[in-house]
Amino acid sequence: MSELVQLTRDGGIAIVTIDNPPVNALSPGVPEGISEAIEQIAKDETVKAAVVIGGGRTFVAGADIKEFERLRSGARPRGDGMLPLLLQIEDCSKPIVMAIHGTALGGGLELAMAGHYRVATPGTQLGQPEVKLGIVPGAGGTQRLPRLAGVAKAVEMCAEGNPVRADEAFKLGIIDQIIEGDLLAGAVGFAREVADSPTRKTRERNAKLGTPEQNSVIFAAARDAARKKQRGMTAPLAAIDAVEAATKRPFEEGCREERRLFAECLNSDQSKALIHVFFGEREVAKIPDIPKDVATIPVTSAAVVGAGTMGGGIAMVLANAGIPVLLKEADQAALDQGLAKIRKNYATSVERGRFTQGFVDERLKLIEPTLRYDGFERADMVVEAVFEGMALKKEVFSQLDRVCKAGAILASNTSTLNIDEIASSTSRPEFVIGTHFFSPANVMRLLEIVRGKKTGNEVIATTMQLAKKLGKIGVLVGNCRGFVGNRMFHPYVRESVFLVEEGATVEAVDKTLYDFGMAMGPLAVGDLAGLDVGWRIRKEHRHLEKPGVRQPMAGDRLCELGRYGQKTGAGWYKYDEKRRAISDPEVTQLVRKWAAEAGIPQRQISTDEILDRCLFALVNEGARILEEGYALRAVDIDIIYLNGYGFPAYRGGPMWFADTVGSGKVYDRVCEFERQHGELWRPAPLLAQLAKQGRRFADFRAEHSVTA
Ligand code: 3H9
Repeated sequence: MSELVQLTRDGGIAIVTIDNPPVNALSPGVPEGISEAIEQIAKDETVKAAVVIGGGRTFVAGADIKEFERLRSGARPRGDGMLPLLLQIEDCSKPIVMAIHGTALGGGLELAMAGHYRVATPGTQLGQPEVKLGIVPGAGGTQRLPRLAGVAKAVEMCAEGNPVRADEAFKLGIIDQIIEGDLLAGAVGFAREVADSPTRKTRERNAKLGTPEQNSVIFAAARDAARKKQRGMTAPLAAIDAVEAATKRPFEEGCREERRLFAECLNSDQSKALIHVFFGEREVAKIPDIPKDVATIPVTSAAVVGAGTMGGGIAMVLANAGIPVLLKEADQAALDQGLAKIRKNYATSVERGRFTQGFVDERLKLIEPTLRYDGFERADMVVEAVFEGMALKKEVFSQLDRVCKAGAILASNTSTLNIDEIASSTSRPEFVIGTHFFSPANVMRLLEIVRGKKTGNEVIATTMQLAKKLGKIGVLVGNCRGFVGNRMFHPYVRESVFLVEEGATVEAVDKTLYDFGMAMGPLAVGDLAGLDVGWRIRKEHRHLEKPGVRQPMAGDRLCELGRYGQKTGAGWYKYDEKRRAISDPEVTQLVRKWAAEAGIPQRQISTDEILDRCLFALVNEGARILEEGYALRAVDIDIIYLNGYGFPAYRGGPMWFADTVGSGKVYDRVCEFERQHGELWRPAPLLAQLAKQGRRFADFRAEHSVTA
């Protein structure tokens, strides 16, 4: 038998243990091992029933995702694949009890559903998350799940990909018993009880498959929801088709249809991109020059300076993770305002069912408002979130240097400022780091972690680890202007404004990028964030602009008219009292007038040009960042854009998207734009190099790290 699967005995009960750490994925050898064990169990007359269990921290977390690349290249699954194994289990004449803990996901749940019974520990999660990888279940999940859980729940689980917990799974009929205490002992006991019962095959349990009338309503609603909530994604619709097949066709035919849809999805660009994202989210946690076992600093208490929108949100994030936090403001009115905002945000979370009132009350108790630095000496980590100005930040850091204990991490939530200069105001730059949260901090998943020249390895490792604890995805970046995300966003927005100045409408630019999959168009984002923010920065840095190089002007002109965006009721759009955007013909007229004054010729602009100008501006800057070493890998940039800037996950991020288009094509287009628009479009040397060599960003590693 394969080393990955062990067969042991407890009296008349056989125990099959799947042992493929870390998550017992169904890698080559595992299905074969289970099959062999079932064969022996079937033959052995002394065995009355069997238990299948996962060794280590979990049951089976699904197919081995690394294997998908091989399948895409046309290779047959090693062994016979999963479907015959699941039939073999279901057809076994002795009851097979699946004993589940941790997670039973994807192929793991499919395996479990082929058993005759399922028992699970209370914290177990069960789900068909395949759509999150751009595929559909491929081993009968869409056919067996509706037979156990009913059509409505099965379609929701397969199309949305979210797991259910054991208690819900029990109510739904996916599992038969919850085992408190030792799982194996409980499962063996359960197996003894059912040993003499006739086996029941999930594939033959048709009672929950509903009527055509009921089902048509369910499928129509599911398709509607998928088009809205998973806009642009193909797998959720395919998953719904597959579950629908379960309700209309015999089991075997349903499985064939599922298999067809699985293969179609697996070969799509979307699944390639989403699998890149799956591994990317894990890869960004790996920092090549920091050993895995570097000591970290325990963070059991924290402090935040500044109770504005960002500071308040950061305090909530820390409290949500159970970390007590001091929240300091300069005056009582600002502190009260900050706390009121925190309470309001929590109340909204309770209203939306995200948190219970009890949870919120506990979290609020962890946030201690203060006007002084008293108590800061206890904090293991302080996050500064005051107004974005160097002088003020330096003043705060020199104060923190005086009051904080040795070994405390001093983090700045700056989004643009030089972290080394901030660190220079302390006597301990090795403990200073940038933590760039995204607004609203309690919602957005991204945390850009900025490594200063002197930031210590343990400080970086602790902050990366803390990001995970806070439910964030931490990405380490170097200390350059705007860091990675905002540095790239700048040329992206610049091009969107140029396009409007050259004759495109505001709506056309935004719609093109929205249809591409962005959460919002760039101009609508400007209105949301406030056009005045960039305007003020540009005014401050005007002296740095190179004479003769075109600068976007229409956004600034709107600001001069008091149109700052949503907060003033008008920006690129007008806004009603519910902040809904309304097209404003006045903006078009104004921009046409300003363009005429500036001598910018007007023309028809295609959606292709809008897309290429905006997206390749992003990519070209990303390439520079990569070659300069401010991001460790292209995937780090991708993860930043997916989690902080609304880039569609099914396109894999800007650099992955560029690889999908091809570096040669991107380079040619950038050169064309350079000929038309001048030096702002000078191709990044790395882009030129990859294009010449026919290589991908995904394979590039910077020679020097982000500390460069
Ligand atoms: C499927 O099943 C299709 C079917 O319908 C059958 C078709 C025939 N494969 O996340 P972690 C690695 S599709 C390969 O840090 P956690 C992961 O990369 C699959 N590798 O741990 C990481 O490696 P490294 C459906 C996998 O405790 C390490 O394991 N299933 C797989 O935070 C630890 O992972 C899913 O989509 C895999 N399936 O979370 C579930 N899973 O250390 C995907 C993990 O080198 N997995 N790895 O970076 C998860 O959601 C989480 O890993 C899980 C544990 C919740 C299980």
